Amino acid sequence: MAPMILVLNGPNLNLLGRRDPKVYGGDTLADIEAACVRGAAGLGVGVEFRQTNSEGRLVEWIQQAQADFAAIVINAGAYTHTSVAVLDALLACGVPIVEVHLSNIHQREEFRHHSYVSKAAHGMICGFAGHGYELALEAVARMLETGNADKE
Ligand code: CA2
Repeated sequence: MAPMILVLNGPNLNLLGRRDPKVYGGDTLADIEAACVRGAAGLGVGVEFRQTNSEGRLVEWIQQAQADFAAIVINAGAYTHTSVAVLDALLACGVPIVEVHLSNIHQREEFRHHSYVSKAAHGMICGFAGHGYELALEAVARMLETGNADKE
């Protein structure tokens, strides 16, 4: 069976496509999910795509990931910059992690330059709007295929 990748999205990402297209691109989260599902099929992986505005739910999903998923792709939204709880869950989750952001967080306000998620992630893709999710899935598929997921 194809390895399953859990794609997690944090707060306010459900609003995508309605505002700030210059920063986040014009796609809705449903558009991004559809592109991920299409891309995953070509990469030989499966995708489960989730969004929550709740920090606790995000932590619970990360804690449960190892049972059903080979890797996590995560855009933790604003929790990226604030949440030690999300970081601790990621550090304990036991599966490889790729961080993704729609915008280039390093070109934006100073408070967006620091990411707690990066401390647990193998790598981070930012600045490519919705396409970044497909790039992240490609990176994960390659890591799983080559065993590079075990590098740490
Ligand atoms: O660039 C990213 O993907 C972010 O994770 C998006 C977060 C932001 O807090 C991070 O610094 C960078 C915000 C997502 C909220 O997106 C909205 C989209 C349209 C309207 C309102 C919010």
